Amino acid sequence: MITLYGFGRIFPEGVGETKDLRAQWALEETGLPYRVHALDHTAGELDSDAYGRISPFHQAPVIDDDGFVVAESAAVVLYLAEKAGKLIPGDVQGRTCVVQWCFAAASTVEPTLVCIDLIGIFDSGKAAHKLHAEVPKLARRWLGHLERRLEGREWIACADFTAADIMMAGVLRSIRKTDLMQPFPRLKAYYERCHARPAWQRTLGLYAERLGVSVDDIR
Ligand SMILES: N[C@@H](CCC(=O)N[C@@H](CS)C(=O)NCC(=O)O)C(=O)O
Repeated sequence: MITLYGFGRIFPEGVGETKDLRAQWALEETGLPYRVHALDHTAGELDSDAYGRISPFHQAPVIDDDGFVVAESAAVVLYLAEKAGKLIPGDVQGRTCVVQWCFAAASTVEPTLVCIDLIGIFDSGKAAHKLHAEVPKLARRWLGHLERRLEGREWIACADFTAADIMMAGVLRSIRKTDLMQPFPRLKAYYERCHARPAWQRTLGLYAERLGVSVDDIR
């Protein structure tokens, strides 16, 4: 039986806005049987060590399918679709098309929409100065949890290097010239491990050649 970790009690401004809605929507569409574990956010349930063991960033939604745990709403929705054999075509091209648009939602459209939320919360009236502090604080929160994830592991998702490492290292590259990774030695080492791969070195060289720049200028 699938357990959906969604919100039971939450601060009033969050009501109706939370991403457990996406997971539950997919459960309802697929007809898979499930129960809900209603989290008490107001009592700090998401911050507990126990919850941190199933939720890499101490967030909801998470599902637990008889011991197989999935976090991140896009991954949850895709898993449920794959499991039910609904909401996703059976052929590899059709499935990739669905994956593409899940990523488009989660990594292209959503971050900017979240920024609009942050501006609304922190960039008004007396709190205007807070925006500049809050955004890096949020970044440090994610990086800290990545640091935790990397304890005792070489790669982010599996024992071997996978597509997830290309994505994660690719995303981290955008902060390589800042000091944001400095407090996180495992993350820094991971970042360097990813970029030490011969395929990355080749990629960088080919890219530099294509763009007519020196590799050292873009490293
Ligand atoms: N990228 C995650 C984001 C999940 C997320 O933002 N969850 C929020 C509720 S919508 C949460 O758990 N907030 C509580 C917190 O961050 O402490 C996903 O898509 O699942």
